[in-house]
This record gives sequence, C-alpha cells and structure tokens, in this order.
Amino acid sequence: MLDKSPRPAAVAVPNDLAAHWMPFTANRAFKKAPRLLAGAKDMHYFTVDGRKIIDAASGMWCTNAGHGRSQISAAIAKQAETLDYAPPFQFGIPQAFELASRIADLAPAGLDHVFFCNSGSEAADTALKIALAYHQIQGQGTRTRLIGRERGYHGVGFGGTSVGGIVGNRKMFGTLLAGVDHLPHTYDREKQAFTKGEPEYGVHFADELERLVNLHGASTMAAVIVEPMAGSTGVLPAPKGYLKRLREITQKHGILLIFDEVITGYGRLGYAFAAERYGVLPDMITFAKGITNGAAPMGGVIVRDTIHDAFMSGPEHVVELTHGYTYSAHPLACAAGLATLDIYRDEKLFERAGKLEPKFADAVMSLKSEPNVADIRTVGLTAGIDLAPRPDLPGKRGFDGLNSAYHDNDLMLRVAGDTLALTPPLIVSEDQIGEIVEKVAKVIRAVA
Ligand code: PXG
Repeated sequence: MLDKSPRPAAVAVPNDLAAHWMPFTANRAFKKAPRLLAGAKDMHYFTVDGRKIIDAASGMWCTNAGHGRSQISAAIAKQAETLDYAPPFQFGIPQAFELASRIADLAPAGLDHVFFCNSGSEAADTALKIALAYHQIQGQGTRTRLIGRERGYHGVGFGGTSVGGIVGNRKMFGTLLAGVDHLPHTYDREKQAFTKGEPEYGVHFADELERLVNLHGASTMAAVIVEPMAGSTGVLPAPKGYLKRLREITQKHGILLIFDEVITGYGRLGYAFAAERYGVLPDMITFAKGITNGAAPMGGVIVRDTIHDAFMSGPEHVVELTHGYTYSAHPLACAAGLATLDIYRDEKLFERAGKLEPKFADAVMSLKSEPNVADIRTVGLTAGIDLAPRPDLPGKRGFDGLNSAYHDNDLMLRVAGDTLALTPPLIVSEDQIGEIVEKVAKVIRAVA
C-alpha cells in the first residue's frame, strides 16, 4: 500500500510530470505514484519527501563505490573549470590517454587498447563495428554474421538490439540487422535452481555455436557477443566451463569473441573484469556504468592488440577507423573515471566484493522459503530472485515489488519481469546485507 501521509518536502517537486517521456518506464503508472529521488550518499538515496532508502541496485548497476563520492565530484568540478570540452577527433586530452592506460592495466594481458564512447549501448555497437571492420581489412569481408544469445542485453542501438535476446526489447522495432543469429540462453531451472555461483549444468549450451557454424559456415561469421553474467534478464551466471568452451569454438573458426562487461566490469564479480574470474581471454571487452561510478556518462571497448594493430597500416594521415562520438573521452567523464579507479584501487573494492560473495549468497538464499520464490541465483555481489508470476499478469508481481520496496520499505531494487535483482554497491556492509535481505523478505510477502 502507498503511504500517502504528508511529509516535509526535501526539495521542490514540479507539479507537471507530463513533458518528460521517461525511458524504459511505465510512464502512466509512474506519474500516478512517482518515485522521485533528490539526493544520495554512500549506500542510500534520499527521496524528494525526505526519506532515506537503501540502495540495493547501485542505482542501475553503476555506483560500485557508493554514492556521493566527493573525490569524484571534486575531480569533475575541477575538470569543468579547467577544460570543459575538447574535440576527440584529431585532438586529445592527457586524461584520456591516462585513463585508457589504467583501464588496459586492469584488463587481462593482451587487451591493451581502449576506444571510448558514452554508454553501454554505444560500446556494444562499437565492438560489433570493430569486428566487421577488422575482418574486412583482413581480407575476410564475407565475415559479417553477428551472433548474440537469447535473453542477452547489449543496449538499445540497432546493433545491440539486433544481437540482444530479450523479446520485449526487439519486437517493436522491425527486422533489425540482417544476418544476426542467437545462441540459446543458458538457464534450465530444473537443473540449476538455487545455485550459488556458476551452475554445474549447462556447458553444452556453448556447443550450439558449432551448430550455428555448421548452419551458416565459418567464413560468414564475424563475432559472438555475450555477457559473462546476463544481468538485465534477471541474473544468469554462466555455467561452469561455458565461456571457455565458447572461446575454444570461436578460436577454432576464426570468429571474434566479445564479452559485454557493462555490468560485470569494475568489480561486480570480485575482479576488475569477469574475463579474469573465468580465465578466458576474449577479443574485446565492452564496459560502461562502473567506469565513472555512474557520475558521468562513459563507455568503451577494450581491444586486443592484434585487432588494434591490424588497423594501423596504410598512409599515416588517413583515419584508421571511421567511427567515434562527439563526446568520446569527454573531459568530465575522463576526470570521473580516473577518480573512480583511484577509489576502487585504494579501497580494494573488487577484492572486497569477492570476499563478501559467500556471505551475500548465504543471506540471499535464506529467502528461499518466502512465498512464490521459484528460484534464486547469486554470483559476485549480485542476485536474481524469481517470483512466480501472477496468473495472466506476467510482470505485475515484480512491478508491485518495486513499488512496495520504494514506497513502503525504503529499499531500491531492480526488477526484470517478475525477477527481483539485487546488486548493491561494493561498499555494502554485512549488516546492510542483512538489512536489505530483511526488507526484500517484506517486499516478497507484500506481493504474495
Ligand atoms: N550491455 C549490458 C550488458 C548492459 O547491462 C548495456 C549494454 C547498455 O548500456 P547503456 O549505458 O546504453 O544503458 C547494459 C545496460 C537492469 C538494467 O535493470 C540494466 C541495464 C540498463 C538498464 C537497466 O537490469 N544495462
């Protein structure tokens, strides 16, 4: 139930919400019962009516170092004063080169070049375009086919939507890119329910790539893109051995392998990148979100040396890759990124996530016996809790959960259909994990 008791307004609220057409939002429902935020510090948001709500979602998988980090805001402010904007084509700023080097240092050896953009969507499209261009300059221009995975999410550009595998995100937008195919998703509830970490069952789902190679022919295939842990669809960790198997098959057939680490990058699974956790070297890694702790828009692609170097030929005055954005390596984002990486390093937040993982998993699994809980999956500092859908109203129980959390339980979580997703900042304390789990239990009961 909505608590409509009057509260002192912490900030002025506009009385007309009509003009802002909100992204990925049930606009009419929102505008009837808004969830408006006014501030944030460490593990909490502050609502416009002055409530303090605990953030179990890192905003939207972004604020790995917690909110309101003054080191980051000071760096942004200083940068804005010093150099507000610089053209990223044919000009550069020192901070962009420094940030690229530091990201390359965090990435697995061999992935040493960073191409900047402004979001995860742009990162996915950039990686796909680099893959196509790479094959073309290698004299393998027939390799144009892009392979995604069912239930995958790679943002909302045409490339990312095409290789994405969430039907609701695809079906409104026509035929999308030609020549795309999809691997099956890796989830089998009967075999995997209530698994902590990577499920034992499911390595064979990678073998479906051989089937696609046999169907289309290796000489037509450019790249495979997967999330090491599928986040947006409701937290599906890769089965044990699955990513290694994908690497073996792509390597065998000359197909590039792209890990979309927009969510898993920067500590979420206890490592700088999930590629390290799984001991698998992809050809490219996409990132966004955590690189600036959410404080400025930034994304990028980390590219293997051999791919980057293949472009560095021909006359030196000629642009090697005709791709980029007005705001690639934006000064404010670079400043935010450098300050963010300092915090991750100084506070050892990736290691902290790894250490907390078993405690977090145990705590969340204690929700197993709550009403309608059909499955719980955990990996790193992330969990997906599937609630049984209400008959004939898929997504309603999840949506009600989001509202119950925000309005009645002072909790922010993510929902994907009827799945509740928890993905707190990596600074979360053990007590706060307990508090989050208690609140989630109340939410689950409220929507029973
Ligand atoms: N790739 C992955 C793996 C993502 O998770 C994107 C690309 C796109 O990033 P941008 O910055 O263009 O939005 C994402 C974004 C959720 C949720 O509730 C997840 C995302 C975005 C919004 C909501 O799980 N991930």
